[in-house]
Amino acid sequence: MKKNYFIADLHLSESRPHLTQLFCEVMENIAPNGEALYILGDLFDFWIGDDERSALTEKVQQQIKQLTERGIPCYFQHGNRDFLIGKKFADACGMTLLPTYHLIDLYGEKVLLCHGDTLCIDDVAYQNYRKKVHQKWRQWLFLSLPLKLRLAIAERIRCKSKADKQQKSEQIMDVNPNFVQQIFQQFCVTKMIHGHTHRQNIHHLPEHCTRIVLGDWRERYSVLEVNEMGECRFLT
Ligand code: LP5
Ligand code: MN
Repeated sequence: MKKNYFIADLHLSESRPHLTQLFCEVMENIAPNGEALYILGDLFDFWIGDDERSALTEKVQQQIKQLTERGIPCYFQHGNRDFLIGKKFADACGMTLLPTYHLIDLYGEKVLLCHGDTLCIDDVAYQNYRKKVHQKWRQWLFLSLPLKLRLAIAERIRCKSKADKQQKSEQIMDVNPNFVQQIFQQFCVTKMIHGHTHRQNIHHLPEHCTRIVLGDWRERYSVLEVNEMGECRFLT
């Protein structure tokens, strides 16, 4: 049976090697059974430029390249932690970068893909921050700084984000249901798949809409499989 795989929010980092292990397991034993792999953001815990190389980035690159060289395409959407992944790294992996919102034809059904952070419009502090760090001139400036300085800035942002999150309610950090409905209408779809909130679920909504939320990776991986019959299941 033909199938596609979807993952997000792995948050791979040198400090959590078991996640890299799980990633290798999925790339070697699950992804090759599919027709395509979609990574919907936050593959890495943070990304400060394609020029920062490490054993981790080499491993991930090698795993994705191995898949794409077998003729299985890999698509990547930026998350809020790795939005600076650029064409250089994508090309080295043989993966295709997708825009913030992307429509796919999934066995005859139009499905909208996104990381999910843009759906959390009640988190005003985050949305203001997002607008700023997505400005091309800021990114260009940031990427022209020495690696050490970029790392220090990323650490500052991570710290501030961690502190801010403690003051935010769960509801504020979730998607805004009215905005989600608006997005369904705007893209003329009834199904979307996203990550970011880490609240793995399949929500059956009014107007026959379905919102599938990918799970994050902790002690186990979380992979969504959609087969050619349109059936969805989480592999964990
Ligand atoms: O990822 P998660 O779920 O933990 O939290 C997100 C939001 N936080 C973020 C920040 C990332 O976690 C860390 C990003 C690493 C940066 C990499 C490179 C930076 C490049 C800059 C290029 C110009 O996305 C969090 C949401 C949460 O999701 C739920 O949706 O709430 O948002 C915040 O917490 C944002 C804060 O509210 C506002 C942060 C302002 C930061 C200002 C930094 C000042 C220091 C600058 C030093 C020069
Ligand atoms: Mn995220």
